[in-house]
Amino acid sequence: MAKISSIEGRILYNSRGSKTIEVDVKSDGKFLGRVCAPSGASVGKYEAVSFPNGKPEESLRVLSENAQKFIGLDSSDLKVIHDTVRSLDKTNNYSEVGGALAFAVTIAAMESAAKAAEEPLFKILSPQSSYKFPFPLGNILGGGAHAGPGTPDIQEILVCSTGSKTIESAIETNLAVHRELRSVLEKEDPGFTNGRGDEGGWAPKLENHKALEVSVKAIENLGFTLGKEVSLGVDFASSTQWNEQKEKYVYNRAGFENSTGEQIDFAADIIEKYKLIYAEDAVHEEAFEDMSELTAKFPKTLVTGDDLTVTNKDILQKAIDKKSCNAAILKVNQAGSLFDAFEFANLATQNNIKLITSHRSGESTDSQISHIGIATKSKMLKVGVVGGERVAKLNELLRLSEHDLICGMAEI
Ligand code: 2PG
Ligand code: MG
Repeated sequence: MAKISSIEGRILYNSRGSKTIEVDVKSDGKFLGRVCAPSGASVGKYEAVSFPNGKPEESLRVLSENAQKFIGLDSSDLKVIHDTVRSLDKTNNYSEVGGALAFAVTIAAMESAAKAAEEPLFKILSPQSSYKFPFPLGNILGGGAHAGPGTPDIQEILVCSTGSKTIESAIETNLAVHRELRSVLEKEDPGFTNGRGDEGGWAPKLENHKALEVSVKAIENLGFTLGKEVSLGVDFASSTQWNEQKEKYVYNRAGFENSTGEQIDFAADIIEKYKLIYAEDAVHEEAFEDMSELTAKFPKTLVTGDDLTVTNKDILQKAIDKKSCNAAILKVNQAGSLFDAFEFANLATQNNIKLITSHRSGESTDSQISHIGIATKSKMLKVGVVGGERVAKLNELLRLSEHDLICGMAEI
């Protein structure tokens, strides 16, 4: 059993240039687990607070004042590490220590334990006799909270190479579609600057449907049939459009408003027309009943909760009871600790809710989430297509393809 011998943190920057924290957990004086916390731009109302009063320095202060409490703990005992973080913060949203601290400490401890055991992280997280690769799901065109004026209101158009038999082919195909889309956009708009949003998806001045049409064109130009070898997904991130006072979805950029009924039709039309394999947050984060309508209507699409379920097991239970989704995003930092996220993952799996392990728009170059996606039997891994902080996760999958225990792709 490896014991934690030191724990310390520092302030670093994420891919958006915002301050974040990194935590080093060392076991037996030499096995280093190092994790830098990500952060979101389209943040769910009920997700863990990243930092107390928005200040990473506060999280660091709490860590250094309490470091002694972690010394001597078994670094592979996730529950004990989680309980120790919890002893510092009894709030339900980690507002006193920060979800980023809970995230970094718990994952870094497990990474340190994996190194001590000379095993890959995914195996330490969940010992199984064999594993599958989740399908990479990547942002090819972005708007909403991830890109500026003129871009689509919907946040993300995603690609997934569902026909690929290997992880190498799945990654390569996503990259090819992203590349081809650039050519399509340059033809469409000679003034296109090749600008990209926070997650590496192109950020052209196009309205929602046009953005989807050019994405289809890129797929077809490469000789693929939409919905067959290669499919599209959309993160509507609809809470961004939802205006509580008006009780309407306000599409500022395209210039229209949707009532709740119209929003369901708007989303359903997009799911049908573009044969979406994946539809995330098609209605706002508290519209559980409206999500149920879409889930019932589209059993073959992953009708997914992100802001809806915020990696919170109590909220997921509500979504299960109301049949609001058939898939859910797993973002560890929405939950706080890795232990919390695994509780969520277990509940999802027991209830046949498919998991999609996901990055945040403000990321680090770490790649532990690739292991978390494999360990939780996620069907997809939503980590982008290009950009150093996105490719880091994909490259880790490629390294892991050398591992005998991982055989083939997940069944969606
Ligand atoms: C989302 C994410 C990641 P953010 O909404 O799904 O794509 O964005 O991290 O900004 O919440
Ligand atoms: Mg989302």
